[in-house]
Amino acid sequence: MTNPLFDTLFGCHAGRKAPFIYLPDGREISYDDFLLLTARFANALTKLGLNADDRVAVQIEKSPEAVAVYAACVQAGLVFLPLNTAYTPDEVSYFLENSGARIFICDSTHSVMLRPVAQASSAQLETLDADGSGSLRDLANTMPDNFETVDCNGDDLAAFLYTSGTTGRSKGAMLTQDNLISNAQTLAELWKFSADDVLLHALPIFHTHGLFVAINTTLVAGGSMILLSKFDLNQIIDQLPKSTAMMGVPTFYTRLLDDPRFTGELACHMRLFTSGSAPLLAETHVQFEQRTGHRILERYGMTETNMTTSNPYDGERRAGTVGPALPGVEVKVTDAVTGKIVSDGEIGMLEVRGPNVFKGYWQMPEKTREELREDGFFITGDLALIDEHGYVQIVGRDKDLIISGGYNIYPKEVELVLDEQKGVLESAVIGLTHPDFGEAALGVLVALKGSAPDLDAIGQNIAQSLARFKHPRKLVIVDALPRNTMGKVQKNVLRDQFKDTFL
Ligand code: MLC
Ligand code: AMP
Repeated sequence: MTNPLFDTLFGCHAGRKAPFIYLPDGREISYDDFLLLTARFANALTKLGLNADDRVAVQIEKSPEAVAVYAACVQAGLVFLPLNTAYTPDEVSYFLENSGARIFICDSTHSVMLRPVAQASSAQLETLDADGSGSLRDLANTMPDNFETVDCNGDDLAAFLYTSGTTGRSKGAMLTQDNLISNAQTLAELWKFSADDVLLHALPIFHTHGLFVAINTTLVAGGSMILLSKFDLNQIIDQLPKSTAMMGVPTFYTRLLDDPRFTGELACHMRLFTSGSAPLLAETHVQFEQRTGHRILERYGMTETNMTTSNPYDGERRAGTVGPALPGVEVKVTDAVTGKIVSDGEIGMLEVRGPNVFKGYWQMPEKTREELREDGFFITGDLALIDEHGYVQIVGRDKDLIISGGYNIYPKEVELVLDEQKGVLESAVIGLTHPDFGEAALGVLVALKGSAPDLDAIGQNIAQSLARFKHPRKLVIVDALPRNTMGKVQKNVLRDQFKDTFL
């Protein structure tokens, strides 16, 4: 027996002295050292009483040790459950309870606040800080640096990634070892990643993009990464000359283009820039090419499906499209009502099938049935068309979702919190064009009769329940929400009315 994901990503590098992680302060971590640390963490997690399939929830800053905890979970057959570091204790509480995580690892600066949250859901709390220290590290330091890799099947769960739902309740997307292996191998081959690559890694590692697309692809190729704690323009400008590839959300590219230090010369030795998680404006694509000579390679994916389509490495990278389906992945565009395939070039619902598609939502069989068809096609909620060359164009969303700087904001979740606020009768949250984040949220409130809601107080209050990135950038009050004859709020009317708010 083996552990296919561990063997494919990590085990194959045992003993390699080549660098895996570079840090901006000049430190280097070899594959060999990384794997010894991984084994110590795997031993520590096992020592804490965890068994195969137990969930390990982490809300920790990006660091080599955080990556090693991910690797340790894979080695020990545990299910890795990363959480956005911006989530509030209220939000974390839901994830711990819903997932039944046995252990919760957080930054020690938040441990006082989060300990009761962990206790309430019977998760043991351990700490791991950005500098790699903490209670989990202390325990790991007492452990051997070899670990007998736990046997797994490709169909076993490797990770839970929570994705918000249109009802306001987050769903745990269950990703198997095979989901991750197939996507990493396909992307590494398609994007020509090799052991010579140095990926400039500035994405967060609690989402598919930074965790799986960036790290797994690098690992499959045996390349290295410059691990930045976050996207910081000065650091990017400093590190670009040492890199060969960068993966980003569109905000990375618009911010780079706004900086005169970002020149063609700075990017001249780069091999690849990719973009995803949100639509890249054709205008950004064109400006980027004019400035650097590089055509950004745009791809498309989702938490539930990993990556689904990609513009080609060698062929035409077409602005405004996300390219054809990845090898081994099927896409089709269907009529949202009948489920039948629409004619070529017509807009409909994008559906995806392949080894990349997740297993279902944790303990939500009905939600799973609604979105994952029996024949294996996953209904993405994205509206798309496929042109005669097989290139997919994402033209909109059937789901009520705002994507702000690559983070998803589900209006319903925010509306539920706004509706609770003093003096508020009801609310609607809409996404509007924003020059930096692509889209940003506007909260439209209707006051209770005779009340005058205090917008500043509301802004502060919602911080209790919602991560900062979900907060509406602005709140406005209207007399009434526009509704159609069925009583449904017409968000398109509101979007039109407030379209220039952030411009
Ligand atoms: C930060 N803020 C955001 C925000 N990011 N608000 C809305 N949307 C965002 N994306 C808040 C901060 O808390 C801060 O609040 C204020 O906005 C300004 O912060 P900033 O310093 O300008 O932001 P920064 O830290 O630089 O972050 C911006 C960013 C970051 C774009 C670099 O959001 C980011 O790394 N995004 C990537 C997200 C990602 O990886 N998505 C992949 C999902 S996977 P205040 O209090 O100061 O006002 C997926 C599948 C797929 O979608 O296909 O890939
Ligand atoms: P998430 O649930 O965080 O994984 O976000 C997935 C969503 O991001 C998809 O359903 C799309 O709406 C969006 N998305 C990802 N990549 C792209 C892209 N290249 N262009 C447009 N939308 C994208």
